Amino acid sequence: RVPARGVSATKGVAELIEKAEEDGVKTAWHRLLEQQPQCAFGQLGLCCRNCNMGPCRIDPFGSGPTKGVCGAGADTIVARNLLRMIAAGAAAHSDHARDVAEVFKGVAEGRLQYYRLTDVEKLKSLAETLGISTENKDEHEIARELAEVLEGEFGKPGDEPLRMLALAPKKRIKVWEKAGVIPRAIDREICECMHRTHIGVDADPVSLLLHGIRTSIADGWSGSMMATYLSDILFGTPKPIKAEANLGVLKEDYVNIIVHGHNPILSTKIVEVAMSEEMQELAKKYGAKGVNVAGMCCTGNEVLMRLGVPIAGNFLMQELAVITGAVEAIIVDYQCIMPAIVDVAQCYHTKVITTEPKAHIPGAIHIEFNAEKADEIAKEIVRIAIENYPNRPRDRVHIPKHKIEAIAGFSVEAILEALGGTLEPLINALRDGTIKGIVGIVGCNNPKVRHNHSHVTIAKELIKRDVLVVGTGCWSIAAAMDGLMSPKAVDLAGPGLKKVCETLNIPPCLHMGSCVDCSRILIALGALAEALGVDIPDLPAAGSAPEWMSEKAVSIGTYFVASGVFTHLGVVPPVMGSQKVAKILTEDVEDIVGGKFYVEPDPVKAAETIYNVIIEKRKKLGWPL
Ligand code: WCC
Ligand code: FE2
Repeated sequence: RVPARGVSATKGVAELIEKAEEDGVKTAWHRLLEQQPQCAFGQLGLCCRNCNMGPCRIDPFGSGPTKGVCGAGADTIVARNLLRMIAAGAAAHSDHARDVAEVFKGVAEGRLQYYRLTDVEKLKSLAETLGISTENKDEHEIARELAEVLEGEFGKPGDEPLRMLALAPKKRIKVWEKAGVIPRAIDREICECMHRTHIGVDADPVSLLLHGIRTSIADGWSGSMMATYLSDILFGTPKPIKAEANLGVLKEDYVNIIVHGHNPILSTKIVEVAMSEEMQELAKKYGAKGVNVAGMCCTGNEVLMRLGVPIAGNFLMQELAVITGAVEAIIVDYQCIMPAIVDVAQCYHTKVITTEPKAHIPGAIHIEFNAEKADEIAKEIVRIAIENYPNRPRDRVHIPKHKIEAIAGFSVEAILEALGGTLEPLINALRDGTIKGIVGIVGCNNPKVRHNHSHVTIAKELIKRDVLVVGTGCWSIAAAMDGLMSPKAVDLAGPGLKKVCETLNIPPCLHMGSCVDCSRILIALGALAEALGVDIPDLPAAGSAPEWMSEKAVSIGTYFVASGVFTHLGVVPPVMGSQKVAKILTEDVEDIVGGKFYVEPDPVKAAETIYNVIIEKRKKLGWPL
């Protein structure tokens, strides 16, 4: 049994873990228990399976082997393993970007009737930044030219830098040039990670890690950035919007559909179709009052930010949503979808519907999504959910009562608008110390640590010290469920931050979007640095991934560091098997790119250290403390 009351800081979670046990269902927490003790070599990053002379492992205590069969030692193995994590994370973000870019191209060419160019202003501004003239051209013509340039980002030949780096501050580019880490093409850098880590190629931890930095820059400043920009152009740039968060958004007498995964191309359509007259009426025929769509993880963030769709929970709550017994269908695209939801769903009536050619789960219904027939396919999927409503096991339904209001939708554009169109008021508040600094908190859940506890603790510790907190991904869902994104949360903020939030009518924790939208944080930091005439590492700013677990989070953390940000990790990464690698990541890398990692599992201590770093940066700028 899992000690349900202790595993989460979020209301409603414990009661559903208890329900799971009564229903004989296992969750990630149960499976984590079954995995104990977890492999210590793996935890330290000391095992290598990159060739079939192995698997090899290095004895961390030095009494066993210090080299693998090929002669790779701890430093090489740990660095290689980390590089592969970065490669996988960058691949996930960037392949998501590629999918959005394909739809964008289809729209530009007039091939896709169900999607359109929504934010034309953003389209034009991106085109111009990338050197595409927009004069006397209609929006589709601009979009076609832009699509061509963006397509090139993935695999353009030659050694020219990525075109999207035009969005990065000039000072950063100089730093990256000096370090030799300017990325050339996204796929190429990811491919080179795999090449370098193949048996008998790169054995130098420094050179391996520098390539990790290069790959992560390709993710943050091009792949993820592209996913954000193109999603905004297609679906609209988010503006502040009210919604509700937590499992209580599921409705007893409605058909409940959960959209889970990452890509807005599908989830936006599901929401549109489900809300149509036709589907609401159909639901009534099946005895429900209507259809209710709720989000999970980042595709949930995408429809929350743009459409105000309620969000049911973050990563560790996907199984719990099914365990309520009240979900007719969970519709998934890719990333962060536990195959376990199929096992859990078998104990209830929930249909798991996979939609992506690259993400099948045995036991799920697979309905392949296709942008050309988006509306038809979305209808087919929503219909399956509605028809499943009569099968709901009414005697085993339990929806926790908890839900809370949150304001989401703080794109950089929305923040600027709240500031009255210029960064000036924010810069003044930072400069005079009304706000001490800005911290971006991002990343996953991890059952190794108390669910959402570090997420909300760090945020609270920082806002009470007058630090503005922004963030994305599962952090933002945790913060929303804890009430930190409601206007009332200003009462938890220090006096300076409170004043600023009240004047601007914003909460002290700002939801900036999904995980690919960490790119919005980069844009915000870049703009602040340029406005002040400094570089990002000079800013009183920091990053944190308190409960991270995914390879995507490793890539994000690395591009934060590469962008000059002091970056906290609340779960220890698998690098401790090499003192050298650990030292490079937490010390030496700062001299190269201006940012570094800092590892601290205790959220209160972490917040203190982050605050102290901010104060140090303020001192260097000569700003009042
Ligand atoms: Ni992004 Fe982490 Fe959530 Fe998945 S959705 S669990 S990578 S933060
Ligand atoms: Fe995500």
